[in-house]
Amino acid sequence: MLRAGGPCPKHAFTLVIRTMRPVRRRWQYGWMTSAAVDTFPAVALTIAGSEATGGAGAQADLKTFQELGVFGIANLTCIVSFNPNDNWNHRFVPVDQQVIADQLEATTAAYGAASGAPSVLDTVKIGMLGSPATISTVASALADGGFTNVVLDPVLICKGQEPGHALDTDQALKAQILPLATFVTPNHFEAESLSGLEITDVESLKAAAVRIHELSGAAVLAKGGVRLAGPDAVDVYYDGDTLEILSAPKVGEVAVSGAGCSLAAAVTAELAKGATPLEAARTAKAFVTAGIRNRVASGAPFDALWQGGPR
Ligand code: PXL
Repeated sequence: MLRAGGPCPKHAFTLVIRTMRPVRRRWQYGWMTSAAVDTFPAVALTIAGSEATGGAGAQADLKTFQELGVFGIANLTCIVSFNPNDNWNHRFVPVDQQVIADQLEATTAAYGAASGAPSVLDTVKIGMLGSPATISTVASALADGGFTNVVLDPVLICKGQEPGHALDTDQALKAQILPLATFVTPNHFEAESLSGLEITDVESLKAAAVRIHELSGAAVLAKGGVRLAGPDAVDVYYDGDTLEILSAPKVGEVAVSGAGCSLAAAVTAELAKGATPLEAARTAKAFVTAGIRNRVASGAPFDALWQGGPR
């Protein structure tokens, strides 16, 4: 794989050119050798919930993958439908465990290390899992899956979920998925929950990022976002060696739907293309900032990030 370009002045995107090679392709009626030279995009999987209005969840992940030039695959864990008659709380329906396992089996057979696919799937993003049972199913698949990059967006609380159930889910996520992660993207609330520290300013956000790295061994991108006072949305990156503050002027003071999902998905896409974790974090921050600037309004009381924002 050849890497070309560097941060482009407008979007700080990295362009990846894959080494081109002729391949044999299996068409509907048998094998044929392609005379032309084919190229293949990097592939990435999101294991996440569907959010029906398209702002968050697997929909946001797939749009982000596509914008960043990665072939996206989604395996659904649950279906979330906001309830406009109940303060837009989440209505949450889990996908049957066997159906989750079937999706993972199909994806691995098509793109996993033993599949023979020209672009091997070695990068996965974990979004909303939603139940201890789903966490066990996904943890087994991750343990067997040979993934190099496991990006965890540790979605802990689902608005409208029953609190006792949410607590079980949070504990299972910390025990079974966090140790498998290579990159974690907690928001303010999740960073407090994972680190056990109160986060009131950039210094305490740094301390939380360091603590979460110590607990998980993963690179951490802890998001202050609009939760910390000041003119800038500040995130902290820490990987055990490098601590970097990523900062951009705030666009309003209200969180935008899909910002967390899109940030983690952008990290995932960049890692799938071969970026380092720090490069991936920088590109993801620029991608989300542009997406928030160009956010999409609707009849819901919150806007959604526009993945086409950087264009
Ligand atoms: O943004 C967190 C999130 C992730 N995944 C799904 C969601 C949400 C928030 O609404 O619905 C499926």
